[in-house]
Amino acid sequence: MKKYGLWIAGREVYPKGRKTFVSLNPTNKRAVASFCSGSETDVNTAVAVAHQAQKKWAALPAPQRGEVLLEVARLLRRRKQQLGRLVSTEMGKILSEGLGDVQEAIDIFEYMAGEGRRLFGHTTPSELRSKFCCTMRRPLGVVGLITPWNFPMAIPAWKLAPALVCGNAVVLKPASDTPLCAYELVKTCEEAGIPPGVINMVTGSGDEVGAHIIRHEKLAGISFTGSRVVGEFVAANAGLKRVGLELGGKNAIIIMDDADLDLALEGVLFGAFGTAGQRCTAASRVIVSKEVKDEFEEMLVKRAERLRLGDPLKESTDIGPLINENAVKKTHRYTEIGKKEHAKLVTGGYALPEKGGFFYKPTVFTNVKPHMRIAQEEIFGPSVSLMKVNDVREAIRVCNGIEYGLSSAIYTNDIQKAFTAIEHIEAGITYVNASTIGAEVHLPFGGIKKTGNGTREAGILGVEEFSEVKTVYIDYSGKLQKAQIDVDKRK
Ligand code: UN1
Repeated sequence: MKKYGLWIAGREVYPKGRKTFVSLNPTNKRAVASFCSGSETDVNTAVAVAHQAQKKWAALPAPQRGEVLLEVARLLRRRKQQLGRLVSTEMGKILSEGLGDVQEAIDIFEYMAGEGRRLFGHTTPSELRSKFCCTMRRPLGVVGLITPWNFPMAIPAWKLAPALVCGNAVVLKPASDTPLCAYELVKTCEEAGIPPGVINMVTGSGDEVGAHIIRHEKLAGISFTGSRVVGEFVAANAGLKRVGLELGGKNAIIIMDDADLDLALEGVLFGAFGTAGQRCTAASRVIVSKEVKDEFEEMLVKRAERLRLGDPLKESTDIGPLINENAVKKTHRYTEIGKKEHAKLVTGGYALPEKGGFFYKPTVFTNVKPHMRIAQEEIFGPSVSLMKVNDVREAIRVCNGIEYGLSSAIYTNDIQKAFTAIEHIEAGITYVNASTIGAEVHLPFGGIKKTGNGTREAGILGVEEFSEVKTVYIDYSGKLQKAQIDVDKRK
């Protein structure tokens, strides 16, 4: 098994005395690679190195930084097959999704490369004569990126690409379940021409490495995607840094009586069981009109039972394993909770240890009431709750009756219902006649309520998280002009 160190100043380092940890292939529990458990000292070293490198990187004109990003995209594209297989091996999502993960990384680097020639500010008239006003973007400095395992290439890329094009340097702490994916991404960035020291990667535990990054005095920003509990820790401990939080979801698909049920079925299967339900955008609730509830339930159960669990690298597999033992336990805990709450378990509800990996049978609960814990809390596994409603108003009320607000969807052919949903659903993203997953990188991604702190990633807003706005006034009148005070002289 290959042993990997930390990545600091463009080199792999193995500080003395550090423990190691192993990332597992969740399909067969075999070790994929061994990594170094970094310490607070290592974070300090990485931050200091990043500060050195950041100045030179920021001095490079933004279009040139963009060119390097474009080269990252090219290299990733060339390696897509190999990297996609790595994602499936280390994370467990099926190969088509592993390749999609890499594609999302390619897309964001390509998109943010173009930002190098935009990074727009505003110009606006002055209230005084012979005075010019505009805004421009400046880098934050050195930022800490803390990323999850469910999109082990795409999410680090979502953060790296805008951070880099804005002229920041970074200290990245990837999830300990998928460090090799992050390592390969960082290596690819450097091969493409990101200078040594601009990206530093410190692997290790959240308690030690993560917490130190979050509290570090010399970091100007933290971008975190992960659980709500850790997100709250970031909010409480990051101090005055710029903080971007992308936390959980409890996303619903609404199905109205006029919907194309076959289409809705495909959307629910993909939303609830794609990536084995391990997306923050996963559809974990299905809110169905009473007229079609029984019919839809039958359709869903039939198909859910036929989904093939197995090796994510095999073309015939529909669903891979969960990420680890804890994920299986958590999903199963919610199955028990659902039963205790008297929701009706119609299929699934058990782990499959005999398959050798962390597999969990696709699970459907029906007759779920909106207040039940299985309909309120994020499970992050292949478990979906069906609820019956009378009309679109009630559907939206149920959809909104949760603490999260990330993604949402409605299946209907009635334009009034569609627009009512768009207007009233409390979520950062609403899909019409499509599932809750499938965000594209040139649109802003993020949620409201307890999904985060309002940050949007990707798209034109993606650079907000990683840049400061400077306001500039240029007075070419040759005399002292006083805003507000000289107001009467203007006439
Ligand atoms: C996440 O689950 O953390 O729309 C991100 C989607 C993906 C991104 C999901 N493009 O599901």
